[in-house]
Amino acid sequence: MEKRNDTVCAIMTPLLSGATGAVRISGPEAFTIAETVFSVSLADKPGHTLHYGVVYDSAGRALDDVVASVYRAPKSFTGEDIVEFSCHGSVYVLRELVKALISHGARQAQRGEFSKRAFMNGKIDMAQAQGIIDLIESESEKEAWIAYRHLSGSLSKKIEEIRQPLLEITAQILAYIDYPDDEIGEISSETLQKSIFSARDSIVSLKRTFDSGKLVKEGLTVCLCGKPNAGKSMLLNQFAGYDRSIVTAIAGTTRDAVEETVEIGGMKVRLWDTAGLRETEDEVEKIGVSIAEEKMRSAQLILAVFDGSRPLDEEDRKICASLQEAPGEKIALLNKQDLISAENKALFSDTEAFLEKTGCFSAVCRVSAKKGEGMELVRERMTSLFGKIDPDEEIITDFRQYQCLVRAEEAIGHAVQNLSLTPDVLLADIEDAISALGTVTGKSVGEEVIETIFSRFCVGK
Ligand SMILES: Nc1nc2c(ncn2[C@@H]2O[C@H](COP(=O)(O)OP(=O)(O)OP(=O)(O)O)[C@@H](O)[C@H]2O)c(=O)[nH]1
Ligand SMILES: [Mg+2]
Repeated sequence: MEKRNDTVCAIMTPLLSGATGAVRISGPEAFTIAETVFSVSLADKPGHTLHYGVVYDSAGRALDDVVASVYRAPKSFTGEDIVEFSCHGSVYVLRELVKALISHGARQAQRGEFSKRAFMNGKIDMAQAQGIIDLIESESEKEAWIAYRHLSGSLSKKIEEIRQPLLEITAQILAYIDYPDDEIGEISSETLQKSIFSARDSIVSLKRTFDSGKLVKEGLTVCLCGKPNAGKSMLLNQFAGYDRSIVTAIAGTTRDAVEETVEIGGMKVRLWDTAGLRETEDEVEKIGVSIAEEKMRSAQLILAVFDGSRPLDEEDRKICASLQEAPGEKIALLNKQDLISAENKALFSDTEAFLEKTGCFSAVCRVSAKKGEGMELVRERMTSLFGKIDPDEEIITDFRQYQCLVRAEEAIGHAVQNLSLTPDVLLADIEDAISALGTVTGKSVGEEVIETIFSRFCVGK
């Protein structure tokens, strides 16, 4: 069972062979326990120093040559004494070292326990802790940057900028209520109005950033759809940079939906290659087509692929009509441009005009999946549709933070409605807003919420 003040240890790095791997021990007995498995005495070593030596397993046999990093409380990640052993990256060595530390009195750390200790000891707040997990899980430039800003405290600062003026007016109202005869004076209704409106605007605009934050975190969902043989799978492979999907000249090759995550314009993009859309009696293909239709309905962006080396036919036109019902943005890709000779080009001059006239597509791009031509333009179009997220702006990416802001908005909304009443009536609403804002940074959250958040972390973080 977890005790606040015991000493915990865990492997910090992935359980894979690699050049190095690390084990961390944190708590009041960190140095004493670490010394029992290490050839160098640590008791007299200052914080932020490195020591080369040998670590031993629980039977006292030499296990590995390592470098131990020493951090002294409170100047460490957890705020406690910490020793980190950088070993050779053998899963066996790392496990044996943890076993040895446990045999000398340390406890196996639970998921996120080091970060939870950092939070409990006031080294980081909740928004920063969520930034850490988001950074660990990040898969794109924008995701990593936003997470890094959260972990370095920029979201917490923004929340404080909204909270502080509300705290000040609360103090002023309370002082006036408690000491009406003193010189404090009642807060003017203009000051009160200005502060409340300004807090509401800031809360609403921060809350609105959740749409962008969610997109950055979850990734843009993109469906490649079109007739069989149009070149959807080859296009997926171009985006992926390797042969992810099977490509053949046989119409109806792709049956199931094939997913690949790529990065475009700094954004995570989840691409779906789907079965070619056509009427079919084949049981398996029928299921594939209905999965494709389902993906088309749920995607945020559809890349509609046409064989651009032939004039569009009736089936292509039907697909265009059915696309009108799909809610996502659409871009048309006229594929197989490499097959069009200079003399032939004129034959297809009306294709682009037809697609543009449907009003369905925000762009029509000529590409060759085979040669990789035109792909950059498609990436640019996708970025201009979805990638206009300024990661230097404060953006929330987490549903819990969003819910805190919804509660803060509700409370401040009540205060706006009650503005005509006396300031003391507004107090409860303002205090609710302050408390809801505080839950973003963990100023007023219960043990259960803390447990839930830190259980998302990996062991060793
Ligand atoms: N010349 C040329 N051939 C292409 C191009 N793109 C695809 N192809 C060829 O077209 C055929 C079909 O390609 P796929 O990518 O399998 O087509 P698909 O749309 O996934 O087809 P289904 O899975 O059957 O729906 C293959 O023979 C590819 O080599 C292209 O840009 N140029
Ligand atoms: Mg295919």
